[in-house]
Amino acid sequence: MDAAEFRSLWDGLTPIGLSQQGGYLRYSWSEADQACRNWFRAQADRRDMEIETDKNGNLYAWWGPRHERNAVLTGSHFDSVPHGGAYDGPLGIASAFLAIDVLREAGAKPRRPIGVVAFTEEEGGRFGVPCVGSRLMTGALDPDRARGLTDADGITLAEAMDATAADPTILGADPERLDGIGAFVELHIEQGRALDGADAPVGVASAIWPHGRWRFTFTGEANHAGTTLLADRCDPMLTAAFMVLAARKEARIVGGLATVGRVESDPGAANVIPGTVRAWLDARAPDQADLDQILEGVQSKVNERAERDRTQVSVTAESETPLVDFDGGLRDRLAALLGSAPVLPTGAGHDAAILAAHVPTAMLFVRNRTGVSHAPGERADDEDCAAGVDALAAVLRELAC
Ligand code: HGY
Ligand code: MN
Ligand code: MN
Repeated sequence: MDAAEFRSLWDGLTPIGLSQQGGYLRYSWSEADQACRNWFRAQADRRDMEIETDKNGNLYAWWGPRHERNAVLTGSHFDSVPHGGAYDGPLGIASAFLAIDVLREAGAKPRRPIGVVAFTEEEGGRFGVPCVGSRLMTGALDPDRARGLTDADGITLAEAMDATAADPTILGADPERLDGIGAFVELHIEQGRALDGADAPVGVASAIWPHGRWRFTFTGEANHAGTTLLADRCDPMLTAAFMVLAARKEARIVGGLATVGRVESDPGAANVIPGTVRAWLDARAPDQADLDQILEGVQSKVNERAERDRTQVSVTAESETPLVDFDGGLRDRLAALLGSAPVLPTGAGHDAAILAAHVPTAMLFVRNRTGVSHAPGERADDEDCAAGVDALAAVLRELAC
C-alpha cells in the first residue's frame, strides 16, 4: 500500500463530523454517525461486500464464505470524544477496507469469512458508557441500562436509535454472532509514543491496563455567594476540588493515571454556592491492585474531607474494565509475522478489550509521532498508516486465507 492510496481513501472520511472549533463531534446515532455509516456502506458496496447491521447497531461488511464459522473480524469504531482526533477508531476501519484491497490485488482468497466492523459508542462520548456496542453484543451491558443511558440533552439511547429508525427494543447479547467469530484484530493509532521511541511504524499490543470511570456526586447546600459566611457553607465544590487533587496524588503513588475531565455543578451559576457537584474520575493503573488502591485511597480521603465540608459523597462505577492480557499465542504469532514488531501495553480502552474475554483477540498499533490523542492534534504519518494497512493485510492473510 502506498501512502497516496491511503491518503486518497482517508480524505473521503476526514471531513465527516469535523467541528468548527477543531476536532471531531462524531457522536453515536447523530447525523455525523449516519454519514460515517453511509461512507462505510459505500466502501463495502465498492468492494461487493455484504453489509449487515446487528441487533445492537454494530455495522459489518463481509468478504468470503459466510456459511463458514470462525470468521476473522477486524475494524474499530467511528465515534469520537468531544473534539477528538481523526484517527482514534476510524483508522482501524479505513485500514481494514484497504487491507482487503491489498489481499485481492495479491489474488488471495479467504477460506474463512473476513468481516470489517464498526462498533457503536466505543468512546461513550454521547451516552457516558464506553464500548456500548461490543458490551451489548457480549452480554457485558444490560440492554435496559443501555436503553436508558442519556446524553447531555437528556435524550436516551433508545430515543436516539429510534430517531434513526434503528430498533432499540432488540438490544442485547448476541451469542450466536459471537460464537461465529474465530478471532478479532483491531488496528488503532497508538495513543502514546512508544513506537516513535522504537522507531517502528507498527506494533502489537500485549495488554490493556485495568481502568474505569466513576461518577462522584457531592451534595451540599445551595446558597448566596455574596451573603453566606464561609463558616456557614456546605460547599460541595470544595470536596470535589479535593477529590481531583487526591486522585492525582493516589495515582502518582502507584504509578497509575487519574483524570477528572468532566465536572457538572448545579445550579451552575457564578453567584450561587452549588447544591450538587458531579465529577467523573477516569482512573487506570498497570494492575488491578494498583487501580483498587487509587480508588480506595481517594474514597477514604474524600469521605474525611466531606465531614469537614459538611457535604455528602456518593460514588457510582459507570464502567470498569479489568486487565486485558491479549491472547499470547496470537500476539506472538503476529509479532513474528510482522518482523518482530514491538510488543507494547496500552492504557487506552478499546472494543478489543471487550471481545478479548470471548475470542482470541489482538491489536495492531500505528505510530503516532506526538502521542497526542483524544484531541484535534492527533495524527499519524500517511507512510505509517500505509505500513499499518500492509501489516493488517499480512495478518488477515495469515489468519483467514
Ligand atoms: O478512553 C479510552 O481509553 C478509549 O479511547 N475509549
Ligand atoms: Mn478513544
Ligand atoms: Mn479508540
